[in-house]
Amino acid sequence: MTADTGNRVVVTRRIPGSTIARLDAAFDLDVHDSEDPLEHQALLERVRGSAGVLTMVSDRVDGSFLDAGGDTLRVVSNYAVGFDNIDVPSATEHGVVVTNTPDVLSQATAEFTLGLLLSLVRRVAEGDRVLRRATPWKWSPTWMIGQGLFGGTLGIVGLGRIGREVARLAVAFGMDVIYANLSGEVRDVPYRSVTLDELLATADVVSLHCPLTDDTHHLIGAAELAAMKPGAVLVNTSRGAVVDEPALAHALRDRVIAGAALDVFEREPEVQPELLELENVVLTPHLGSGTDAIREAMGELCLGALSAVLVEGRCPANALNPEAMGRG
Ligand code: 8YV
Repeated sequence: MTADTGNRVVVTRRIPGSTIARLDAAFDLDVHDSEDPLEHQALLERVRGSAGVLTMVSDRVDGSFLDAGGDTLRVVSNYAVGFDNIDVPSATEHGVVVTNTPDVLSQATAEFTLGLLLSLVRRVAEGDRVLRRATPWKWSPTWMIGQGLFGGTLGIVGLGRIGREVARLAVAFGMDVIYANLSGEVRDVPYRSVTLDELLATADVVSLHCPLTDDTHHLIGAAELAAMKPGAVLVNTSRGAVVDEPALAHALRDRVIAGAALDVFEREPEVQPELLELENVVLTPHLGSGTDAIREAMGELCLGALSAVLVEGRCPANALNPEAMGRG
């Protein structure tokens, strides 16, 4: 790769691994070296006059961002597979290529999904709380009985890359897998495609792996929770806003469903306060893809995308809007 120090690249947050050093060797780099996101207005100031921006899911890449980037901005590389924070059609109109980080985090997120699920159904987090609170306990045949996964039915909503990995792992746990895919049946998979209604009525575990779009916003609300089996549980490692959180908190409190395991929330970092009071829910702070190796791989994809557009003048394979290439 040839260095092109005329190209200013903004990184909107501190990121781990070797990515920053490698970006620094290739670009005129401007890192917001902080654990905290930039306020939107500060973000706009920062991107003014930049050629590329490495963004986080917490950065809103909308018309105002793209206008601030102006004529110089050519690529936005999102450090995430999800890109609901980005107005891709508007980026295309502005001639800005948008990329994400597909594939590299599918296994990690799937592993985490199974971990979260096991933690819920085998009451791992709850048991940990019992000990930390110094609650008196003794083992007995009736003590903290949970549910197993073996022989149960997993209903996957959104059989994309992560959904398929979750399915593969669930099969290893002896589960039967069904799926509802909003964009239609998936070819060449050994799982049964069903409607969302059938999935909700059948599954012991409903696991969400769809992107957040206008169609999936609050896809799981009071009616859908009521349609689930009373003993069933919900897992969400996709995006918080796919679930109506107040409706979920009510359903958990009233035992409409047996439990929930959530890694994502509609208004992160806020969590619906009622959820914090409930024992039948496991909550984690957006950890799905968080391993050293995966962060490195995500950084590598972002670096590759920025270099492809800004140094090599070609469209990266992970471009979400290849048609934007050369339009700016
Ligand atoms: C990322 C995610 O860790 O990739 C995504 O879409 O939600 C997470 O797994 C996070 O967005 C990092 O930016």
